Parts: sequence; structure tokens; C-alpha cells
Amino acid sequence: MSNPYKLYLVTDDQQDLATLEHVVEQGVAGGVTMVQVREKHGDVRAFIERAQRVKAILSGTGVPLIINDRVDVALAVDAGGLHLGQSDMPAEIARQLIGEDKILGLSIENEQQLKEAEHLPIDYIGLSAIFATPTKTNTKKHWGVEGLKSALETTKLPIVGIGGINESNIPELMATGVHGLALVSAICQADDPKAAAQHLLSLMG
Ligand code: TZP
Ligand code: MG
Repeated sequence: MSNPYKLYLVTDDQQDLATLEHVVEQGVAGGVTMVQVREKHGDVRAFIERAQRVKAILSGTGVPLIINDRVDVALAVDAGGLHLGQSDMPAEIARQLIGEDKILGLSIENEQQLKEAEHLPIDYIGLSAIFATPTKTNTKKHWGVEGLKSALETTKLPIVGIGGINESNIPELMATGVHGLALVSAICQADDPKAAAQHLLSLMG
């Protein structure tokens, strides 16, 4: 796939398994280019089950499966990659465990972390959060469009914006040259996730 980061669906951990499967199926049918399974409240067994279900849906589509936070879950389901936060396993250790061929992403929440990321064995940055969002209320910084622009000038790594992204702000975000946009509610909460993904992609040009 030319740019796997372009329309990056992050799953909603409040949704049940059937809804999760529906959203992923329809989202991918609508053009989602990467899927992250994000679990914040369930136990590891439930996380693995959700990841396996999503992996089955993505099989043969070319859309990579990324696991949020947990290297053990990524290894257990042989995911395409792992997305780490700042308090998760250090990127160097995670890279050793998952190997060179897997996609490794890291959430960046301030300028200091952005500079440090340059020296880490990661493939992309999740710039968190672009805008305030009810989906994640403990975000530390809201970069805004200007912050995104300066981050793009600061690092050579591909940047995926996350947080509060929807049809109303996609045009101004795309104008920055950002590599990809990650969204939860704009796809997961849509009445028709396929149509939502198609519409969002059409706004991305
Ligand atoms: N990390 C930073 S903001 C966020 C995550 C997981 C949630 C984004 O959700 P939404 O609904 O796309 O604003
Ligand atoms: Mg995390």
C-alpha cells in the first residue's frame, strides 16, 4: 500500500465485539488504510480476542493490524505492528521483541519527546492530541494546526495526527502535508462507517 498511514482507524474500546467487527469491515470497505485495536479497560484475554477478530477481517486486504500499548498482544496475534504510548514499554525494547519487519509507532505529547523520537527505532509518530476530544480526556497537549506544522518541520519521521479529527478540520490538516490522520469517533460512531470512511478519504484528496 502506498501510504498505510493515510486514513488510520483506531477502534473504540467502548464498543462490543459485534460492533467492532462491523466498524472494521465497513471502514476497510470504505478505504481505511490501517487499523489499530485499542483496549483500555478489558483484560488481556478480551484484548487478544478482539485483535484476532480484527486480524481475520483484515486478512488478505493489505491493511495492517496495529496493536495499542501491549507488545505481548501484538506477538500473540502476530500483528503487523504496535503503537506505544510514553508510559508503555520503551521503543528500543519493543523493537527487539517484535523484530525489524513490524511497524512501530509512538505517541508524542510534547516537543522534547518529538526531538527524542528522531533517535528511536520507530516508523511513525502519532502526534497527540491535535485537538481536544471527548474520546480521550487525559491528553496533555493540543498541538493544533500550527503545532502540527512545526512538528512536521522538526522531524523526518512520518506523522499521523490524532485527536478531534473530523470532516470539519481535515482540509486544513491535509494542507500541512501531514502523512496520515487517525480517527476514532468519526468512523466508529458513524451510522454508516463505510460511507464515513469514503467521505473522509474524499476530503483528503
Ligand atoms: N490519542 C490521542 S487523542 C485519542 C487518542 C487515542 C482519541 C481520538 O479520538 P477521536 O474520537 O478521533 O477524537
Ligand atoms: Mg497507549
